[in-house]
Amino acid sequence: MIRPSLLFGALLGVAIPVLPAVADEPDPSMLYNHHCAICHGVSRLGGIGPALLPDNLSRLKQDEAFEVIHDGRIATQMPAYGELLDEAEIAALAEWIFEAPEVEPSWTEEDILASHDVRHAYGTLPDEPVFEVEDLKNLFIVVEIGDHHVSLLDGDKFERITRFPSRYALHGGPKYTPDGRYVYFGSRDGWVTKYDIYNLEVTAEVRAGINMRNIAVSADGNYVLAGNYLPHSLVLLDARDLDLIATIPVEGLNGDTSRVSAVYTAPPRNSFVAALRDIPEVWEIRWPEERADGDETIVGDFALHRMEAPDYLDDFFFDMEYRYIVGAARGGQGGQVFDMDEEVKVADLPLEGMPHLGAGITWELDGRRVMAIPHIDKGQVSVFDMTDWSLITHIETDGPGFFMRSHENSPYAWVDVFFGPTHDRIHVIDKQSLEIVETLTPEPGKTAAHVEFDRRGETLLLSIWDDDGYLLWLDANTLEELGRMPMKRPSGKYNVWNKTQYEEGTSH
Ligand code: DHE
Repeated sequence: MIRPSLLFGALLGVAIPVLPAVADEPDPSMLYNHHCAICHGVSRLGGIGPALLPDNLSRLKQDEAFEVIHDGRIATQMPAYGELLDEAEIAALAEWIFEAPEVEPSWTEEDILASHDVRHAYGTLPDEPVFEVEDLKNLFIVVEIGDHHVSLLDGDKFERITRFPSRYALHGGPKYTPDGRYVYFGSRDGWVTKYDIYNLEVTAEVRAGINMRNIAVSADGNYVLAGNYLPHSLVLLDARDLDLIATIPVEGLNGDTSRVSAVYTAPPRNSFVAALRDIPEVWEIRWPEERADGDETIVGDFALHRMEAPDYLDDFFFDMEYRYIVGAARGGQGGQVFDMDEEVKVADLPLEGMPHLGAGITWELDGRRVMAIPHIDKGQVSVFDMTDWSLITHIETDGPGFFMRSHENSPYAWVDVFFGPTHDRIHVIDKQSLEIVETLTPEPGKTAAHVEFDRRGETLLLSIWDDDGYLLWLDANTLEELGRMPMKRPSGKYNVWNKTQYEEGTSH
């Protein structure tokens, strides 16, 4: 049975036609146009609500989609359709949104420009913070993916300064300007949001793509680069108000186009580096070293340099000097080290699982620099000597892990057990003996994951990754719990100092 939708029509003041009362089989595309398109877009590209395309929904299971349509989403504008549609109609919709659309959606420069919204032009808000804290460089941004919000915390008192709604499904680390005043967020739906921490305001937004991976901010704070899966493009923005500078189609030397796995900033090289999923190349884009201040003119041409790689390189770890990239070999067996100065592969790494290189960290051990990498399909942390890329050891863990963290001032490295029956555990590794010295289970049955230290490495934050979750803070040396704050599936946490200083124990 199909019934008319009254809810959104009334809500948004839009006239919605009354549909014929009877249909044998639910027609999901008709249901979609009638009930969903007004918020999720006529072509499923998103609007007030997120895009409903298979790739954009990779974080959602079909039965969860049924629940969301039936019950709505708390703290969002998604209403419950359980009263309005019957179960067969909801099931048909929940299945249909996971099917590829007949016409591949497109996102052009005109679409990017049309989406651009500047709420407070650069330079128009006061320069003094509207709140008082001891240390502006010791603030934390915490992303809560349970209800798509972000919290700003005082990293000395562990108090929440504010909590504000984010775009749907933020992914990748938010990126700060070098002075720590502004932070940029990227959503899987392609939105780039600029937030003024001092004024607690979103200042500008733009939608760079339909399915975006992440964003990077140049080390001089002047430019933002977004990497997309759909369309196959890089989008370069002026960091001041997110004005579009250029869209760069990603087409390889062999003529194939490629999804962008991720974009990174390489400060010593004055460049962005892009990891590409479908072509064996690494792209480097140098940003201009000078910009005429207060002027719209960009000096320089953002020269694109293509490096041919011996294999696909699509999950990166950089050395501290940003000369070497460690990438996973396709198929998840083994790794490789690529020298960006010489543009050659210099080593193969015996990585047996599926290494999560983006989560790797580094520290000094007996005068040598080492890197440690968790695996997402194997209970193991692999430790390599970065002077000759030899394997030092594989540390056995209780299960596959996702994130690793440490701090220059901490004797410990932390790795979670993200997958499997013991996902509520988190290991503490002694950085000198390379032994697990403690395994904590802060909340039995709930995933404990993703650690971030305060700027001094004395206290750390840990997520209890659950819709009824917590943020815990612990003494980084005694491992004693110091407090907890309820949060909705807190995921990543980002300390201003650690991020802007490219601290060795955190991801960049
Ligand atoms: Fe992430 C960072 C890739 C799934 C949460 N993730 C990153 C980065 C990459 C990446 C390349 C580094 C970019 C950056 O920080 O700017 N992630 C991938 C994948 O390929 C993968 C496995 C599959 C996918 O669907 O994209 C994946 N990631 C996830 C999740 O399922 C997680 C756990 C939950 C979520 O939000 O989707 C997740 N990824 C994160 C987080 C970071 C991240 C919290 C930032 C970590 C940091 O400390 O900097």
